[in-house]
Amino acid sequence: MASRVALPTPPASELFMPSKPKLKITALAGGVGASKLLLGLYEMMDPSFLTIIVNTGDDIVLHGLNISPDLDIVTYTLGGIVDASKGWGFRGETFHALKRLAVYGRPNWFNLGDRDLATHIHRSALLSEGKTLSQAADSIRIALGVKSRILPMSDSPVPTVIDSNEGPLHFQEYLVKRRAEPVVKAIRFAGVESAAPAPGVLEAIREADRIVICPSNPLISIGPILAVPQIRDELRTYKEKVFAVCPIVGGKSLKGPSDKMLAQLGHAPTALGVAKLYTDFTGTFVIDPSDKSQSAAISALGMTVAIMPTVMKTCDQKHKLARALLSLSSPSSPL
Ligand code: FO1
Repeated sequence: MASRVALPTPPASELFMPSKPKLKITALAGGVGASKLLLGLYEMMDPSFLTIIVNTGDDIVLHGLNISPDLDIVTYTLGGIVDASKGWGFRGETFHALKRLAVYGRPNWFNLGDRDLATHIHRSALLSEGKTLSQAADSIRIALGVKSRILPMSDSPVPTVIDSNEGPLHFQEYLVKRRAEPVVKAIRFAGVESAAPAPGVLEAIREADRIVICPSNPLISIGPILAVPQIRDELRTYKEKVFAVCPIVGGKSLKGPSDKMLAQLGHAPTALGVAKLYTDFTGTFVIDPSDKSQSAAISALGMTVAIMPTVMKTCDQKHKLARALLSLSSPSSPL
C-alpha cells in the first residue's frame, strides 16, 4: 500500500532560492487550466528543462485554417502575450477580420482575433508546404520566444467528438458554440487508433526526472493524450515519477465543464473520481487541502497522496504550487 505524504507549502524564503532546479520536467497539458501551472513551472525552473506534451483533440479547421487552441494557449501564456482574463487569445486583441468574415456568411461563433489569425495562417501555410504539426508548433514557439519545448501529442489529426443528446459534435462546437449545454453520452477521439505519438513524445516521458499531469480536464484534455497508442503504456512504465495534479477541488472544476462531464459519464466529480481514472499510471496524486478527507480512499488505490494548495488565481499561487511540485520526491526515492 502506498504511503500518504502530506507536504506543507514551502516556506516563502524558498521562493528566493538562488539557483533554479535543473530537474527535467515533462508535463501533459490541455489549455487554460494547465497553463497556470505551466507558467509557475516556467518561472520557477530552468525553462529549457521543461517539455510540454499538449492535447490536440481540440484542433479544428475553420475558414480553411488549421487552429490548435491548446498549443496556442500554452505558447501564448509562456510567451507572456495571452489575454490573462480569458486565458486564450492575444492580450489587447481586435476582431476586425472575424466581422468581415461574417459579412461573407462565414461562421463567427469561434472568436478568432486579428493577431491570432496570423498564427493560424502561418501554421496552415507550413502544413500545406508539407511540414508537420510538430514543426509548425516549434516554429511558432521559437518566434514567440518560448524557451520550453512544446510538442503536440501527435502529428496526425485526432479530433475529439462529443456524442451528445443533440448528436455528434466537434469538441469546439460542444464547448464554444453550444456552451457545454448538450448532455454528453460518450467521447471519441476520431482516428486515434492509427495515430502515432509526435516525435520526441515518448523520449520526453522516458527521459524526464518527473512527469507532471497538469490540472486539465481528465476526459477531453488529458484523455486524448492518453488515448494515443503507446503514451499511456509509457507512463505506466514510469509510474513512480508521475505526479498528477487534480483538476477538481471541492467537487468543482478548477476550469471549464470537467465536473459536469464527469458526472454525465458516470464518474464521481471528485478528487477520488479523477484519481480512479489515473490509478494505473500515477505514482503521486496531488490534491487540495479542502479534499483531504478523500486522501485515505485515494491512497487505497495504490497512489501516494500529496496535499497542497492547488487553486491558482494569483502569480504567487502558481509559483508556490510549482515550487512544491519541484520539491516533492518520487514515492520510491527517499524524501
Ligand atoms: N473559447 C471560448 O470560450 N470562446 C471562443 O470563442 C474561443 C476562441 C478561441 C480562439 C483561439 C483559441 O486558441 C482558443 C479559443 N478559445 C475560445 C478557447 C478554446 O475553445 C478552449 O478553451 C480550449 O480548446 C480548451 O482547452
